[in-house]
Amino acid sequence: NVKKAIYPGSFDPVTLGHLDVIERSAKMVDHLIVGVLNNNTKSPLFSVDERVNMLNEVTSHLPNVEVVSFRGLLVDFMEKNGIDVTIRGLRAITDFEYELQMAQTNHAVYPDMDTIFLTTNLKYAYLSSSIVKEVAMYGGDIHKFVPECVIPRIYEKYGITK
Ligand code: COD
Repeated sequence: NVKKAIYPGSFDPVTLGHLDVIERSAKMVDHLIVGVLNNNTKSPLFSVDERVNMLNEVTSHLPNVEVVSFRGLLVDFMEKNGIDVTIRGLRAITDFEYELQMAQTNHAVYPDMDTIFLTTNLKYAYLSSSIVKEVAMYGGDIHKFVPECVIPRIYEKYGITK
């Protein structure tokens, strides 16, 4: 049984696909850490604090889930915090190559860690944060893609009033 695992990502912003992976992982592990990458080189739509806040709101019904941000290498964060399992979601075959490369690199750098892949819920197979942002940017309907509380925050970023 897995005691402590991390589900790392950009979560810019959290989607229903992410939330589905979080809910399913939370049932499998004692303690799940959702790790939000705090990386200045990518230019995210939402600040790290905004992303952490949204994740906290949408996971408030899950008592064993904790949201934190991290900088630098994922494996360094894991080693420092005694976490040796990473959870990642797999959508399409296109995710596979990147995910495999990342899992193997992480394992090579930190041999104590392993990656568990959850296949996507078919309902959310096509979803990504980037697609959601693109639809929202042009004022499209995003209620099927993101949790309710996230909707007005995305439109606000694009100066759209609904
Ligand atoms: N259904 C199922 N899973 C999904 C869905 C969906 N609809 N949408 C996304 N997911 C999964 C993704 O496959 C991913 O596993 C996870 O949810 C998070 O997705 P994103 O897009 O928010 O996050 P990424 O892929 O940008 O996260 C990348 C990391 C931040 C984990 C990575 O860049 C990292 O670890 N960076 C730190 C520096 C580091 O250690 N680099 C070395 C890597 S080898």
